[in-house]
Amino acid sequence: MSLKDQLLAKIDNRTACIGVVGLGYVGLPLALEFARAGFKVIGYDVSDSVVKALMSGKSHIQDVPSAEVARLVKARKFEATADESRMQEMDAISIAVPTPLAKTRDPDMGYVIAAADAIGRNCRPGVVVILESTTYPGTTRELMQPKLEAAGLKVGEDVFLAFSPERVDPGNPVWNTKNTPKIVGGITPACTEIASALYATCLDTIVPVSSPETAELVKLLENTFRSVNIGLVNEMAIVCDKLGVNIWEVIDAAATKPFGFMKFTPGPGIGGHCIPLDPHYLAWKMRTLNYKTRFIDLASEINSEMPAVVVRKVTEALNEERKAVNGSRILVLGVAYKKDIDDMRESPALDVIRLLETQGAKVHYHDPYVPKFREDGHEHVSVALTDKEIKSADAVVIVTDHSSVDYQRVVDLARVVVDTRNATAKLTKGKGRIVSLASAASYATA
Ligand code: SAJ
Repeated sequence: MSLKDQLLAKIDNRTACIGVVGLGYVGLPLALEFARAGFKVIGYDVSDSVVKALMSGKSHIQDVPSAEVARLVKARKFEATADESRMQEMDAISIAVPTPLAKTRDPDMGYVIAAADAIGRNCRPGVVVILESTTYPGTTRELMQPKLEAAGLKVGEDVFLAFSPERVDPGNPVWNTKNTPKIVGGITPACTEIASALYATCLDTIVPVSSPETAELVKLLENTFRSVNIGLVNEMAIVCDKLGVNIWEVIDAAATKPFGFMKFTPGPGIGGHCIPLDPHYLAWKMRTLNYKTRFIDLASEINSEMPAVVVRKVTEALNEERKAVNGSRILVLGVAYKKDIDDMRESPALDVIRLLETQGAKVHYHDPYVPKFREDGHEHVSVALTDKEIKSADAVVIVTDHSSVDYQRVVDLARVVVDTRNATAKLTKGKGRIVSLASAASYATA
């Protein structure tokens, strides 16, 4: 029986040992899906503290209950390790490690290279390796394949290699690892077949594509699509500001079109670990081919400009009160990168706060999901949203519109509210003024 058929048989009868490298918001849910499908799963992570916590039945990932980790550890279906030699037991290895951008906006492939090297040191014939980390097109073929073949393993015959983009949206109550369609693109048809068979054991829908480059580009198209469309509505907000039209009313009315339109909303900029970063992987790759990806760069330029647009609105609002930003007391409401989560990564609130403080404002923040954070070497602590805190602010700026905040109370008590998320649209007029991201008075959405 060929190595391919042996591996397919082990996948089919669940005797394959599944490895997941990187136990974060992508790797841990995936590892547990395989364990629930009946496989023995070994999760590898370089962090001893992550490994220790998981082995004691504690989850560090918001969408993964600790009870589930404890159950699968106890059932000996899942174990976590920081010992790379355990990779020698694995018949399948999914890699879900970070792919951040360096300060120069160039890809930082350090984690992927470290994982690939560890696998190269411990891999044996008959194994399938799947890269899930978002990366530039060509990574699987140009970086991963040589690492495996340097170990004397022929991809497509001795080992099998594919790319399958992660599509995890942390906190999403509807879409999760199991029910989100899974794209799979292998170096060879056998690679695609094996990787597809593996994921089909635990995920609802598998979408095979013809190459890893196709799969790599699917992910980049998905997230570049968002970045560009967010950039478009952010520019439309600037346009509406200059025309004195309410951008939110324009978008809500456009969204009544039952076809050919998809609603995006303007805001203070874009945050998170995906949308601000992923498109730059494609831009970087195209630069190496002497092509400038204009949409990606333009969207990034406009989205990155939004914190300054917000600070300009604050400056104008204070100016109306004959106040300078310098010396004013500003209360920022919501600092997480989007509503109802606690993640601060790349949050535009950090830029808004930094710009205001640079102009001499005394900035406090309140965020029910973020009790404190460190930035620029010092610690910021969330203040209680007391009447006094709201009243004493020269301006309150809604940067992230968490659902749990009582915006009517804010509007009732604040002197000035700068609303960058249309969180005040349905409220009755309060004591102070409301300044929308696009100058016209806010309008009550239907
Ligand atoms: N944002 C806007 N206007 C919008 C949408 C988003 O300003 O219309 C801002 C958000 O406030 C945030 C940033 O953009 O700061 C990113 O928001 P996001 O909704 O794209 O959320 P993310 O970063 O959590 O993106 C993830 C992505 N999932 C994966 O990469 C697997 C993305 O593909 C999902 O479409 C997105 O979640 C989602 O739909 O929630």
